Amino acid sequence: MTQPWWKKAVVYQIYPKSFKDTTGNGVGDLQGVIEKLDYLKTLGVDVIWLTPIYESPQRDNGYDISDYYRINPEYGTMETFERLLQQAHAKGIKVIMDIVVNHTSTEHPWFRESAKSRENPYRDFYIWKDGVNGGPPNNWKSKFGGSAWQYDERTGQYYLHLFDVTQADLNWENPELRERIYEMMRFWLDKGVDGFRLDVINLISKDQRFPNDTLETPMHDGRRFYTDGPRIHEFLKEMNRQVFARNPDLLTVGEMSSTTIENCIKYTHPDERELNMVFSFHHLKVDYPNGEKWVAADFDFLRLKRILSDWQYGMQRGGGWNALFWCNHDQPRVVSRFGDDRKYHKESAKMLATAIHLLQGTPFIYQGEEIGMTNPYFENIEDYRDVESINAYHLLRAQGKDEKTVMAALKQKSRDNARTPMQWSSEKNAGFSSGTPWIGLAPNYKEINVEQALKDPDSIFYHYQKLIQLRKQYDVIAYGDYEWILEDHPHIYAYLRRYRQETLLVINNFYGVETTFHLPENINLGGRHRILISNYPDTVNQLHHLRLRPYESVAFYI
Ligand code: TEU
Repeated sequence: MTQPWWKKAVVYQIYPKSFKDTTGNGVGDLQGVIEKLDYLKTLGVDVIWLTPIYESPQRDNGYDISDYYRINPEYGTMETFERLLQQAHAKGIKVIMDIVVNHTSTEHPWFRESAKSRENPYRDFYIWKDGVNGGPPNNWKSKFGGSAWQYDERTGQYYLHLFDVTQADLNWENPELRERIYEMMRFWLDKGVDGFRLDVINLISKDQRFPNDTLETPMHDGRRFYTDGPRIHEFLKEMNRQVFARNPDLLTVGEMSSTTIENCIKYTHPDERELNMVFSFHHLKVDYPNGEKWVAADFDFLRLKRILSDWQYGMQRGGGWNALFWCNHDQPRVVSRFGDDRKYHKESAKMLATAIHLLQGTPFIYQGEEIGMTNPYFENIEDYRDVESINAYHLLRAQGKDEKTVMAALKQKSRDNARTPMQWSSEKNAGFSSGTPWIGLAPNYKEINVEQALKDPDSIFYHYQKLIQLRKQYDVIAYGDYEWILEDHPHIYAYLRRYRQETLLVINNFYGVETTFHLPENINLGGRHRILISNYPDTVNQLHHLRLRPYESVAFYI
């Protein structure tokens, strides 16, 4: 069986707004990405994913698109984009686009038309409904707070917005809308892009009864009526036929909100012809007590291991494929979250990298993760830019929570934790911009930056570089089966990977304390073994009993 190329690939996510500013306006741009291609080449990534670069009022930093065919002028022009694509390709780096088709900005011409009258030809491109008893059509909640419905006086109906009020949900029941979306995606393929990351793609099919959610759980916000909805697999198969089938080498990754393993197997099983791989988020909710995001809380390590393992086994058995990640532009920095960003910054950042990269799946690195960027710990609400965080702040304050408690939650959970400028050097604004950055920097950029990382042979950067190289060299990393060991160990996450004659034993201490590893009696690892990668210079090549130091991590090859 020939394996698809993307099983040996590593993807690097770029949030252009915060990557590199070349004009001095404080906002990153595409020319900045071009200038850093050599850096990415040194890291060794195969693919870059650009978060939305289209024309947009930027209420949600580009996830509110007003024109799918134009580049946001702050980022450059179509000509800049074409140059970026051509130069990336010349260096052997593929480029994938972020496709946001669950909703558009309310400034998109389709929506403007649609809002004009009930008879407008674009009316049915969106989801308009009559109110019920003087209120919204149902009790669904927006993921950014408040009702998911907005009343529009002009035509006396409500439109659905699962996210911000300026992000109106598209009506995927309408075949003409679907055709317009596929046409737009083919436009980007014709430009030469190498694939797509599909934003909240499992939310596009809504239960057409639009029922009230009467469940008595914290999740009774309506999500069960549109998550992995009734026609989702049909729509993805159609998209595959209409768009992806043109090029068998594309990389397609779906962002799956609140999904299930069963659905994700279907989304990614090659025979189903939907997508290549999926992001799921259950492992990143282990610090949400009772499902609640906006509270400062420790993470539940045993649950983290359990969820990662469930997804490893589930996808492996079902023939699906995971996208592996700790970080993206919606998540706090992993070294601040599951590591120790002060005392064991280097050790814990490297341990976390090893733990995720050696699982089965395709790893994604989010900009700055490879140098161990941390949360910025913003002190004031004025420091925040993210619409979700600002909404949450006002809602929580209105509910009577005190300022200190709310700010502690934002410090830990806000999406802005990941959106501070990329730390290139110890110079002004971390070398990100000569002007005033659109969002503040993490104060530690003088110590944590790319320039520093490239000079230090022991840096987090070179650890990531090595993990990427190992994936190319060892089939077991890309293709091996997964087997979980030491399920109940309170500090260690350990697993085996097996492929033909090769075995990998990966041991990670998730805590800043010493702890002991014992290989379970029933596991027989005969043969010669050596250390593939570790995060201490003198880890012992001994895989039956091992005393692990704080955050120590090692992978043995047998
Ligand atoms: O995110 C979808 C999503 O549900 C989240 O991860 C969301 O940010 C989180 O639940 C909030 O707590 C995608 C994009 O990645 C995100 O940046 C956009 O804001 C969102 O879709 C809407 O397009």
